[in-house]
Amino acid sequence: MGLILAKLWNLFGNEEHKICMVGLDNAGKTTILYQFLMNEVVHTSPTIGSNVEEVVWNNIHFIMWDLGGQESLRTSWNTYYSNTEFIIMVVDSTDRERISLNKEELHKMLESDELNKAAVLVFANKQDVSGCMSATEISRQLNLQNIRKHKWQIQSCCGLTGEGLYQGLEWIASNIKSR
Ligand code: G3D
Repeated sequence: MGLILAKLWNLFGNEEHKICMVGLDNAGKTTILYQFLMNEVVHTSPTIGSNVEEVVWNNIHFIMWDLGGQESLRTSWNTYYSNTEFIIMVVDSTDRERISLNKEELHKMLESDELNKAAVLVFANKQDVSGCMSATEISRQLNLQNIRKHKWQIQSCCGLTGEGLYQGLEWIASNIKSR
């Protein structure tokens, strides 16, 4: 009975999937979260601690945690990991100085046992800024090819206009189905 109810529940699209959105401060996490929520650009201030919001897209409910990216907050990211199905890492494609810090943070978090089953979507954000790093360059800088235990994808995007964001969610949705 429980199983049938669970299947019906899923049929009606009430499954919830936990996503943790991480990235350094100023990467554009909050902007992206609110694009998903409202399809409009909001004026943001640095995330203090975390924001959590429910995003419903194509009948899939995503519980999105936007984790603050300042140095003092990054040490607490691991307290949010349990039951996370997807990590979205937002990278500021204009920030060449801190790209290696992104790489360190990403590979460090993927060592966590709690994220064993999590797939990773990297948003190469701020692609509207001329001279920014391309998704290919960011992929190389983050050493994504070396990630073997997790499915991963990189998606170019612009948080201000929303371009590319839904392609990212489509990749996530296709991975929910193929699990
Ligand atoms: P965070 O939550 O990761 O700390 P925010 O980042 O969402 O607060 O964004 C930091 C700044 O980057 C904001 O600018 C925001 O408008 C800007 N931003 C976010 N996405 C994009 C993008 O795709 N392109 C450009 N050009 N800017 C973006 P302010 O000026 O408010 O600090």
